[in-house]
Amino acid sequence: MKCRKCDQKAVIHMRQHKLALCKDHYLSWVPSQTSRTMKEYEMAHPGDHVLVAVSGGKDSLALWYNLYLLGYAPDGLYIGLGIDDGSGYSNESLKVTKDFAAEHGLHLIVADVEELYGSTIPEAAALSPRGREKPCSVCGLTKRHIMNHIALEGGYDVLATGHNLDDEAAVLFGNTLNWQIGYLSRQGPVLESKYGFVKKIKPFFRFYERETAAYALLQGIEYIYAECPYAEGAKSIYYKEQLNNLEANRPGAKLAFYLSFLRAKANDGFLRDVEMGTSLDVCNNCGQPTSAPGTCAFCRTWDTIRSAKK
Ligand code: Q46
Ligand code: ZN
Ligand code: ZN
Repeated sequence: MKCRKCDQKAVIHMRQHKLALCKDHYLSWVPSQTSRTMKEYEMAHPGDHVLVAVSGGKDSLALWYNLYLLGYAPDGLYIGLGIDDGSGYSNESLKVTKDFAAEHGLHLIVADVEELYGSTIPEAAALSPRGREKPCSVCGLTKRHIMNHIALEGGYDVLATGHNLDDEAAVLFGNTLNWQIGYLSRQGPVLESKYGFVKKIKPFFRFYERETAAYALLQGIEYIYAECPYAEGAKSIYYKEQLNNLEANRPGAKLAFYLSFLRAKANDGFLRDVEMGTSLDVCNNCGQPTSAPGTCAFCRTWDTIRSAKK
């Protein structure tokens, strides 16, 4: 198959767009689409101080690179989780991220959970009432807290994450299957800054996972191939498989599922009452927003972990 824009051989065929591109045209198509998404969804303005959450994986490094190409001068934030039980996951991902930052002259902030709070994520999970099965619950809570804290403290206007369409559609699928109205009301590619949360954006939300992987490979970005060892067996992986089955029969199904959700939310205003009904307090310990009055879930969880460790 030939590239739609020149005579070269196509390296990727995006059936949902009926578009095949050669390497050179694909490498310029991705940043131009990223820029288009950012403008269309008013994600960031020129001159905004942007922080990118980076894990060493293909999506976050490709996003960091794209924001840099688009002139945002983005800083990276890597959170060290201490997941090194034989897999070497955290050490390896930090190394890859540091090398990437050095290669492109980008500023990287490293926050280590153990240094900050006294336990690695696997240790904290074993000590916490929230994490008896898997560390993901305490991990997610801790990452969200650190990202918001560092973004606010550093005076960043936006926090960007590398979620792609497969990630977003899988979350939407799970939220819909369970009719989690609260989660649905807060799901979207842009979460405006309010209630003490920094503005969050997902500039890659219209790219399929295979497209960000192809981009990272063709662009020569060295990334960590391994997933976090705890990701295995996660529900989101099962949802992704189901959506891929749909997509195989109907190219574009995933994109349509997610975009029609966003349209319904924006135009029909369904879920608006839920969103407007949300009110948050300020945690009396860390000052971050909380839905429970008094102390936030992060502070309560880490208090329990610290006392269990004593
Ligand atoms: S939540 Fe769970 Fe992830 Fe944390 S413990 Fe690993 S899989 S990294 S996105
Ligand atoms: Zn071409
Ligand atoms: Zn708190």
